[in-house]
Amino acid sequence: MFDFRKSVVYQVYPKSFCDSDADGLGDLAGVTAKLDYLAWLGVDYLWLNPFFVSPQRDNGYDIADYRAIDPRFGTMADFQALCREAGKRNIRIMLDMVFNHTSTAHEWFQKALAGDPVYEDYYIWREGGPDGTPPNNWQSKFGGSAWAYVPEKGKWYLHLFDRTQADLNWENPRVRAELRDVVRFWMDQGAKGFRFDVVNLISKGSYESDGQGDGRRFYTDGPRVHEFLHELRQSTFGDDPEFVTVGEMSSTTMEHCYRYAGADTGELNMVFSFHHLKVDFVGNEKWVLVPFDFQQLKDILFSWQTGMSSHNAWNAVFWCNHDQPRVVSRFGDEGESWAQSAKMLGTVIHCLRGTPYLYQGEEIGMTNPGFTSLGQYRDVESINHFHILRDRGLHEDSAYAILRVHSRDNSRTPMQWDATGKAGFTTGTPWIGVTPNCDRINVASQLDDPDSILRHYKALIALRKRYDVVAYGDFQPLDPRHPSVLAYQRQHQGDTLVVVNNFYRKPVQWTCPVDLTGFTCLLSNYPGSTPQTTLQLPPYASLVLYRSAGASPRTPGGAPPLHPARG
Ligand code: TEU
Repeated sequence: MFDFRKSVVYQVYPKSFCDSDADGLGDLAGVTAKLDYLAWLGVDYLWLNPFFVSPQRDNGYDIADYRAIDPRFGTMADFQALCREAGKRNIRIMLDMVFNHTSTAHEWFQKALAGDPVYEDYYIWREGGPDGTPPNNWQSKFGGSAWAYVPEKGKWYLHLFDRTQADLNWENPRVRAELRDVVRFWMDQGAKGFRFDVVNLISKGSYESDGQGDGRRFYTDGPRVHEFLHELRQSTFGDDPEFVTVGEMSSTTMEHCYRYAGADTGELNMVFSFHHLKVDFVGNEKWVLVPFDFQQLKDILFSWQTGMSSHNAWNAVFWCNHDQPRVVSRFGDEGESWAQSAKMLGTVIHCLRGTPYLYQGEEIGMTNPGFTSLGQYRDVESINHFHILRDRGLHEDSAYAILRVHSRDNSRTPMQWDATGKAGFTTGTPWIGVTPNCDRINVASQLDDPDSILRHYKALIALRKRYDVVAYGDFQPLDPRHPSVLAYQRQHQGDTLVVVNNFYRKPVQWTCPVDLTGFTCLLSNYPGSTPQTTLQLPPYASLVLYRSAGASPRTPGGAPPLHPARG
C-alpha cells in the first residue's frame, strides 16, 4: 500500500523555476517541461507555491481568487496537463493553500469594504483607541502595526502580514465552508496534496495588547486551531492515504505539533516548524548578523526528532524553502568546500526521520546571490526591513550586509539550469536577477558528473526507497555535545543506520559510540570512506553507514552499496 513516509517532496517556486514563454516569469508549462528531470531525480511530490490570481504584493501569498490561475502562470488546461504528465511519472502535485488571509483585492474583502455585512464578517474588524491608535500593539510579520484603518468604516482590520493580506475570520462558519470548497475544487482538478500556509495562526485568542512582545502569543496555536483543522480534513481529503498534507507552523510548540501531525489525531500528515532555522537570529529577531549556534541547531533538531517520534507524530524535514536563505551559504561553505558541504547538509536532512523537502536548486548547491543594491530586491519583507533598519540609524552598508544574509530573495533567484546568461531559466528578462555563479553552478554540468551534488541528492532520495530503516527507523542522537560532529543512529527491525557528519571545515577525529563492525558505507562525500569506530573526518565529511539485521556484528555484510559510495 502507498505510504507517504517513503516519499520525498520537491518544492517548485513557479515564478523562478522555468519560463516557457519568455516573459521573464516561470510558469506551469515550464514545470511540465522539467518533469523528466524531476522523475530522474526520484521525487514523489511537487509542492508548488501559489500561482492563483493575485496582485503579487507578497509573491502570490496575497490571493485574490482561490479558484483561478494567474494568467502569468498559465491556464487551468496547463494545470491539468501538469497533473496528467506528472501522474504518468508517478509524481503527485501538492498545492499551497493560503487560508489565514486573502488579498484585499479578493472579492470578499471588496464586498466587505462596500458595506456588505455578510462579507464584513469574513474578516477581523476592531475599533481603535480614541486617539487614533490601533486596537492593540500587535506587529505585522513584515514590520509595523498588524492593523490597518479604513476611514469609511471607522474601523481597523487585522493583517498579520502585509496590509494587503487581511486575516480571515475562522470563527465564522461560512468562511470555513468557503475554504473547504476551495480544497474540494482543487482535489477535483487533480491536486494530491496540500501545504497549508501559516495554518497555526487561524484561530485568534483574545485581542489583548502584548506587554512582552509582538502579540504572537495570542494568536499562535490558538484556542480552536485543532478543531478547525480536524473539521477541514474530515470534510475534504479525510483518510485518503494518497493525499499528503503539511501545515506550515509559525513559532509553534512541539506539544501542539504532536496533535497537528499525530498519526491518529485526524489533522495533518506533518508539520514544518522553524526553530532550527532561527539559530542565526537573536531571539525572534532575524535582521541581525550573528554566527549560527551549532549546539542549539543540534539540540533543536534532535529534540524534535525524538519528541515527535515518541508521540507517533511526523516531521517535515528541511533546510530550504522560498523564505529561507540558501543552506550552503548559511551553514556550509560557498568556497573551497562548496560541494562537500552541500552534500553533507543534504545527508543530514535526508537521513532523518520525517519527510524530506528539497527546494529547487538545493540539489545543485545554489548559493545566495549576493545582491548589493535595494533595486535588486523584490521581496516586500526585505524592502520594508531595509527601511526599518535605516530608520533605526544603521548605516546603509550594514543594512545591505544583513539583507544579503537573511533576505527571502536569497532563495528566489532563477533556477540555474545551464551556463547561459539567464541560467537557462528564460530567454526574456528575468523578474529577479540571476545569481552570477550560474556559469559554474547549474544542472547541466552536474547531470553527468558522478561526483556532483545533484548525483548525491539522487542517491539520498533512492536510499529512502530502498532501505526501510531510512523511512521508518527510530532516532537516537550520537555524541550530541560534540562541538563539530552531527551524528545519529536509526534502527528498524534489526537494521541500523549510523549517519556521521563533520559540520565544519576543520578535520576531526571522532570515535563513534556505536561499534561499527559489520557496517558498510552506503554513501559518502569522500572516496574511500570505510566504517571504522574511530573515524578521521576531513572537512564537511559525511558518511551513511548501514548494517542489516542479517549481518552479524563481526562479519562485514549488509546490502551492497546503492550508489558506489564514493568510497
Ligand atoms: O510564511 C510564514 C512566515 O511566517 C515566514 O516564514 C515568513 O516568511 C517569515 O516570518 C518572514 O520573516 C508564509 C509563506 O511561506 C511566506 O512566503 C508568506 O509571505 C507568508 O506565509 C504570508 O502568507
